[in-house]
Amino acid sequence: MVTKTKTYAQRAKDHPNTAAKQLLETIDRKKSNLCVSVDVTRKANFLAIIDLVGPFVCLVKTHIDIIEDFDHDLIEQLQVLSKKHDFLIFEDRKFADIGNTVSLQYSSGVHKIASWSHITNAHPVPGPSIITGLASVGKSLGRGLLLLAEMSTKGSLAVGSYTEDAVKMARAHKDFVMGFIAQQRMDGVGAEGGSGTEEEDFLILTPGVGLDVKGDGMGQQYRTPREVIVESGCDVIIVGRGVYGNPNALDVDGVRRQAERYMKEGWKAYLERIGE
Ligand code: S5P
Repeated sequence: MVTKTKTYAQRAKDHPNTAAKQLLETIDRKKSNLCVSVDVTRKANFLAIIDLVGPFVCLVKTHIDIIEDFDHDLIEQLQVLSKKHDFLIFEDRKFADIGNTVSLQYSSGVHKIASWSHITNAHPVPGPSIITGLASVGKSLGRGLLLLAEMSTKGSLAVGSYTEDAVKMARAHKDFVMGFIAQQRMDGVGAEGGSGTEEEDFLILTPGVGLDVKGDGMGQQYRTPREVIVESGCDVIIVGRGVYGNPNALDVDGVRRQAERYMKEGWKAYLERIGE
């Protein structure tokens, strides 16, 4: 059966990648394929938004390096919220350097990403050594890696043979690469003579999702949850500003309402996709 029409629960059952299995189980348990991206610069706002959206998400995506008053208490509180609301954490670090450098960036420095982030991501541009470099830190911790096979931005260079090569790289490292940041399913992409994807189940996490606007004036392009989940066969919708709005004038009820709205839209689209 093609992955696209399988349920999240069926896919979770035998998934060989620890982080993918955890994410699929969380999605199924919470009936949410929504990941909220919390791109704000103050610790208090960051934690407040996560506490508000927590009940509605399977995953919280962070850009930890934009937080101006970062400290280790923030990570402790983030982990408390992750347990309280039952979601996983995805640091959107977009690693892009040689294996040795990314292994240090992942394990060390101020943020020590590998110690708290279940999932992280990398640009395939340096070639397979970026995967082995990150895996040398994250694999034994049960972490998962997403490769950026495509991007949501206008004029992205991650297309065509670049995307195909990203998928081939992932296929060769299925123990650590759990899926892709992409705009569509990657089944069959880069495969010789047809799909050849019976035994692979990469998760597709998709940013550039919005219900009310089509762009942000800075290159971002938005599609609806239905376009992403039903038409393009992706697995998780990533929504940032569409949920939290203006972080400097946080509308508490508005954030909760939007998170619930996107969660419902994402789930409705999934049910349509699997034919329920
Ligand atoms: O192609 C991409 C990849 C990523 S990870 N396009 C993206 O927008 N992202 C991230 O998703 C981006 O860095 C941001 O954190 C989030 C989208 O935020 P929004 O406010 O536009 O929904």
